[in-house]
Amino acid sequence: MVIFCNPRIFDAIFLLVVCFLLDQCSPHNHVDEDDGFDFQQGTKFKLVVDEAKAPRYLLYDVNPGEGFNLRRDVYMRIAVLIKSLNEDAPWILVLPPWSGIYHWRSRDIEAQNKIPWSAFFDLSSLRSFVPVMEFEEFLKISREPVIEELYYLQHYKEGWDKWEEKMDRRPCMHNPYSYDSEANLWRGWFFGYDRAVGARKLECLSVMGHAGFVKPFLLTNTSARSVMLDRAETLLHDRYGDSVFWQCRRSMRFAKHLRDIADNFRAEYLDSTDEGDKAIIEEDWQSMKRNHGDAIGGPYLAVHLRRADFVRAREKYVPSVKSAAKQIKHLAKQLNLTKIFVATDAPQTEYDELKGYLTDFSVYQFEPTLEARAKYKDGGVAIIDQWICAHARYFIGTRESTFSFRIQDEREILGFAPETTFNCLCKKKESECEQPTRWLIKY
Ligand SMILES: Nc1nc2c(ncn2[C@@H]2O[C@H](COP(=O)(O)OP(=O)(O)O)[C@@H](O)[C@H]2O)c(=O)[nH]1
Ligand SMILES: [Mg+2]
Repeated sequence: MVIFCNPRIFDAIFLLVVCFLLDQCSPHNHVDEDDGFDFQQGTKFKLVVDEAKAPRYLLYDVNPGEGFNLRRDVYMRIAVLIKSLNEDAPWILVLPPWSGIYHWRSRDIEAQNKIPWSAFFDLSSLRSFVPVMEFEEFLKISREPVIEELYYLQHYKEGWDKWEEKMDRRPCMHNPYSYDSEANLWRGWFFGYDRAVGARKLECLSVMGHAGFVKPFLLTNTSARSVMLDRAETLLHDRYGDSVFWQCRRSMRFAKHLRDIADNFRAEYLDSTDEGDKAIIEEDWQSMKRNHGDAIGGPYLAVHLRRADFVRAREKYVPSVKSAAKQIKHLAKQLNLTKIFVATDAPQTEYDELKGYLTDFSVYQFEPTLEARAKYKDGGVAIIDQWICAHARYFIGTRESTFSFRIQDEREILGFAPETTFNCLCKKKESECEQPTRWLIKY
């Protein structure tokens, strides 16, 4: 039997339509000879007689300069929006492929493009929070590689003196898209897919508000099947740190193949196992609830030493390598730990310098072979580093680094005592410096 769900036709002629298994209703006409439909099976298929209930698709992208971990944060804002939308109508979040990430510069640049989320995250875990699909899947079920409506979010040109939630259609202050009059489509970056994808309609929206603020707009001001919000980082978290935020965060499990590599490294070099660390992972994040202090972690100190662009961009906070080494040494002695794991984006010379100051300790770094780096990509290696840091007896990160923040969340999920987690290096050893806000887990 043929599945047939086209909003345009049905909007016009108002017919009752049978759409079964919401996933199977495409954003456009979709005919699939293999989709056997059997009313006798009753419970297997959901009978929906209202065409308006066919799922809609929300896509988003983030400011091109943003790195991996801020992007993870924007995912959470949009995923919470999707959760809320689904209270009224079925919406599916289309995951933006990883392309052109500023920090991912391994030699084979092409290999760092169009990376699906499944390379880094456990999709079935994400799906137990909200419905998500890969962009490639979205393209497969779309009749043509077209996003119906694209909204480019921007601030207000005139700025603001009183913060209030508002949103207005405004002329674009900056528009990275261009109109292709031959195809009648807007062309742009589209996650590195470039001209292989287009948008039917483009508008700029000046917005000041939380992600949830655009919900009424999506539900009532547009009936497009697929809607994309570009510059989605413009939208704020609905409620940073509440239990829904944490549900979303808990569902963002790293892909199993990456966790396995990190776990093997922990066992081989750091005497760290889930059992010994009291950090057993439950299959389903929803049933994993820990108290602070349940986890003790492996017998090592983990440091996230953010260097590269931070050295200049965060000059006020980022210590010299020598000063960082002093602080690490002091801490390791105090904690009576002889093993130090270093996650860093520092060039080899800086890492060697650091090691030179820490000769009394065993210093480890996860150093993938060229083959492994090609296979797991720069993003996968970053995740492996984060997962190892998340299991240490004590963690110290870099101030204002979202890479460090995501390690802190991970440790909250595992059940570490907050004092072993919310720590950052200071500019100078002697100076008192502000320590990270303790965003404690809420269930
Ligand atoms: N493997 C690895 N990569 C890192 C490390 N620190 C930074 N990076 C890379 O640099 C990027 C930093 O960008 P981002 O994730 O936005 O974090 P932030 O800039 O520190 O807030 C990461 O995504 C990694 O690609 C590290 O300790 N290990
Ligand atoms: Mg960044």
